[in-house]
Amino acid sequence: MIKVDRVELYHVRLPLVQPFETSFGREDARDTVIVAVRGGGLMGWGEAATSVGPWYEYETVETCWHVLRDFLGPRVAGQEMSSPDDAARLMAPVRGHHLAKMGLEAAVWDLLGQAQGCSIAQLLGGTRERVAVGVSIGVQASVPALLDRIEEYQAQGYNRIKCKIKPGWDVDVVRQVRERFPDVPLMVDANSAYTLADADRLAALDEHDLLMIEQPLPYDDLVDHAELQRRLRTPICLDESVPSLAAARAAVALGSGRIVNIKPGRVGGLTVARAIHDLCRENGWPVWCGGMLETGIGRAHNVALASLPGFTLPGDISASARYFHRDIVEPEFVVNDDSTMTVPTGPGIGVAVVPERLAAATQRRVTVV
Ligand code: OSB
Ligand code: MG
Repeated sequence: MIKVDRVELYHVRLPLVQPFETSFGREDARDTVIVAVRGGGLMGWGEAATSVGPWYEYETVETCWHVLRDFLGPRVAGQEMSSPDDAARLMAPVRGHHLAKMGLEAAVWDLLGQAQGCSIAQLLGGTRERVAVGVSIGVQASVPALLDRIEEYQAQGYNRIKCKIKPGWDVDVVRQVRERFPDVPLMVDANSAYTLADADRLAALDEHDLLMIEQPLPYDDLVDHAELQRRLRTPICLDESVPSLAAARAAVALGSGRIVNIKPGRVGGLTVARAIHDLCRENGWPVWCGGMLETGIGRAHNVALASLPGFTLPGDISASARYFHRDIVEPEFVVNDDSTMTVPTGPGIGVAVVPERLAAATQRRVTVV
């Protein structure tokens, strides 16, 4: 049992080493909301891995700030916690706002882990010491630039490669990547850039032996994804279309794909993320852990989640240096030569937030009592 004395929010901005471009836009820096909870003389950390604009989903830095400061923070501050489920239960009356909820729930996981001397992976029931990882590569200025980038990442240890696609940057690009790298475990992510009318174009990807096509169709659609899956040999992986356990259940029932990318932020916390993992496992759907260009704080939670047994495919979990000049945690996350990342074993998130680095990146700060 530990009482949360107060909740603190930090709006943090970290420039990206390279701009990240998807079908919905381009980012040169990461703006995210870091959540700290103090209690029992300890401090727990979480991240609401949001963005400036509502393009990946509807939340933004401003909505996360508002909802955490005015609704979620006050529900948790002053409360006794015996398990992270307590935080999830206290926040449940707030509808949606999953990234914001993840930020606070994750901070409580860290706090309780530290208090109990357990890593988050241990608290979750993780079974792996290392998790398989890959790299997600944004839309590039040209195909030669993409091929060079893939080569650079391979040299850094990444095995599985994910390329963002959009209309005009798809079949022809994938064909050229395949020609140059015939054996690379390759997948694509469309971030909802297509409709069912593009089914033939997407079916042209079948011959390139992709691991999966991630989120080809609109973010709220499961019926069309099921229809598209019937027309494709390549497995569809759902990202945006699975914001909850109920949506995961519907996706399995409808056959809207064969794989789920589980991001704890998108689904509203590690507790729900684990429940979706369990559901998928019972139904024979492999899962993997997605990413939102998190700082080391969010990354630590993702790596812990990916240590659960159903995470059988490589995650979008890359080294700190793939994103930032300097991460805000120590030690920074690194990728091993065999395209894995080592799961931290220390209490809580298992890495230390460096106060000066956090301060240097902080745009504003507020305390919720
Ligand atoms: O769709 O998976 C996505 C990043 C931001 C928002 C959405 C997505 C992504 C990524 C990057 O693909 C994954 C990562 O390396 O963190
Ligand atoms: Mg995605």
